Amino acid sequence: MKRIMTIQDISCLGRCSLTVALPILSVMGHETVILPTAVLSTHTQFSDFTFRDLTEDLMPIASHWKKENFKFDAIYTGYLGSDEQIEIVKNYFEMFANDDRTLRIVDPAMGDNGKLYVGFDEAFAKKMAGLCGKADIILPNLTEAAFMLGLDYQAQGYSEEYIKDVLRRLCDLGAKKAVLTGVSFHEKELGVMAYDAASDTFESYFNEWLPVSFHGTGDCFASCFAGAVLQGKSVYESFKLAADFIVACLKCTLADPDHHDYGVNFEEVLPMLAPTGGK
Ligand code: PXL
Repeated sequence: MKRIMTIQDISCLGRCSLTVALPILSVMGHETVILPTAVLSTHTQFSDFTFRDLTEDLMPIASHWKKENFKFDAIYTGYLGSDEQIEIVKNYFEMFANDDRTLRIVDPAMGDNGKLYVGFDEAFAKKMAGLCGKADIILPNLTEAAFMLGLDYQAQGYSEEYIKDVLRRLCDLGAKKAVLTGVSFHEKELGVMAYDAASDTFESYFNEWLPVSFHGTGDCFASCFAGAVLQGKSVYESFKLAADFIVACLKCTLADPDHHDYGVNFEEVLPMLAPTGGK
């Protein structure tokens, strides 16, 4: 069994960050070690929320784990609340992922639809770019990529060459592979394009474009992707599975007459991710 450490907040209600990462990684068959960076009443897309910062606990936890000599097959990071937390994650990479065994996956979860989430600014995005530079695989959406690279956000109407240029620049930050989500070259399609700097190759996968948007889909995508890579799937197979998982989540959410818009009904789709196929 693989052991993955995931570093992100607990938004108690909101179907994002650790409340989706833990069940997704567990159902995919991995021992999942969580490092909660903060506890919020909800995610920050609500007009109000509580925020208990756990920054001061993070290094003591690292020291304990180091003393116990725990090893990890992957470290996957999501939403981080401050510059200081980004620096602490760099320490975690140094302490627990300074060999070839441990895969570093960074989802720079900090914005969507051309805007950064509440509490973040361009300086934070630049710090996140620094963390991405230390990763094996990064998973930005187009908004996060634009902020990290200092580019104007282009919602649509861009060419394949533009996206390839963005992907090359993302890997120029230092990441070995970049998987860019929310890419669309045709009105009816939405998908993923990825770049592997070592082989200088691009891969892409598209699904039907559903005219809806729910929070938390980026976290579901990243968790499923990380789980699939850890199962030994290729990067392409992993982002294909994650994209199909998100489409299935969106369809289930829309089919639920009582659905909420703060997150997706991923629970109904979890069995599709089990190594046994839910049997
Ligand atoms: O889904 C990303 C996310 C995670 N954690 C918190 C958030 C958000 C998005 O807004 O606010 C606390």
